[in-house]
Amino acid sequence: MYCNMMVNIILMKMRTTVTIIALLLVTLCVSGATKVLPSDPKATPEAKQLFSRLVELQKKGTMYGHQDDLMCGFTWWYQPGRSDTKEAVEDYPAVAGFELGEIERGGERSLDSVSFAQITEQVKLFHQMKGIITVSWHATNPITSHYPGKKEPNGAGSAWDVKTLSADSLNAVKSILPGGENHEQFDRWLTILANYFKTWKDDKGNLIPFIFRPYHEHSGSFFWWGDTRCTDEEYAELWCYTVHFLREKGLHNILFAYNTDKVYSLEQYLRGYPGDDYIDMISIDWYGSGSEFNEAIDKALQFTDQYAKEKHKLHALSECGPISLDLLQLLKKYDLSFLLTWRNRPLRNLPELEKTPDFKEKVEQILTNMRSYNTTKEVMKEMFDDPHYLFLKDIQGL
Ligand code: BMA
Repeated sequence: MYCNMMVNIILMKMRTTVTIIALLLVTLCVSGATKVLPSDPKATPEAKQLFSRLVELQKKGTMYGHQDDLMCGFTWWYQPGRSDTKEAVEDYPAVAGFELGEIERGGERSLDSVSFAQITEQVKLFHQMKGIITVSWHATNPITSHYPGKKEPNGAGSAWDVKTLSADSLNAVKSILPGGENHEQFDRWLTILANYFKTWKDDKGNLIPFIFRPYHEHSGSFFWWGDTRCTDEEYAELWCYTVHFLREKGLHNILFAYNTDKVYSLEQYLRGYPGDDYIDMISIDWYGSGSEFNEAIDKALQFTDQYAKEKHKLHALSECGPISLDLLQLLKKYDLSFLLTWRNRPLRNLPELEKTPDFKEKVEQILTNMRSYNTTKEVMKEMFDDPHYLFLKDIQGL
């Protein structure tokens, strides 16, 4: 009798223990399945935090991003603290874009004449202010930049110098991959890039986490890494090589954004996609306005949004403009981390203009035309007043 009782008690205890273990296992599995992490298995705590912060922010709304916002404006060059966005709506963008084209050449300034040392200053400050940092890289053409006297910003030898290139003849991507004639040079480029990224540290000495979007707009053929300039396999290999290289240099603080220009199907979007282990953000760039544009981008965002959700990736419209009120409404249908408009390039003849008495009116006149590429102050204000669109102050506490 006593033995039976003991056996029953032991059995009951065992059942309870088994149930507890089972419950624990289920909980672990469920939390493991829903815990969304960056693609890098060795991601730093800061990169993991940025990734989960972006996941949360994406549920709340879409952040406004602006290229070079902290580096220059239509009428000024680097004045720390200054921002055209802030002057239009009294807040900074939530996302600040920086461009590193030509860093690979070892100089002090980018193809846009922006100082890399000053970019570092702003990256550190903006990170401290809890803003999001995104980086693009219009790298020089690894073949034609060798030709003597051939280097001009945006022209010969630049990222856009593609006239002579094609996948099956002069192929710049193939030339920098392992076995290619420019491979060693490419390793040097990536080393310079990695060393620069390593200088982006916070007050505690931790590497600042950021989004990196190299080899962008791949569906177009206007950059040396573009669609018809290399094969899909070579493009994917370029990506994998770059990601491995940076990770091996100890940079586990980077979230990588895959990016195309306009696309009309998911299949087209994924041509050259390196794989989910390399990518954290699914993004497209698409400039335009009007009903045809709205319709086309709407279709594209449907499949990019769905793909991002299926793969637990972030999703962004990483370049667009001009922003119309229609577009602002349309974008609300999608979970988009951010939209970004391109830089307010300082007027070329600024020093001369500044000397003329009707400087302000002249500038206003020029800007009216230029803003069609970016966004008018009025639309900026609409976006700012719309709770769906997030600026810096909206995300600082999150
Ligand atoms: C382009 C233009 C260029 C610039 C490049 C990289 O779209 O704004 O003038 O050099 O971006 O920032």
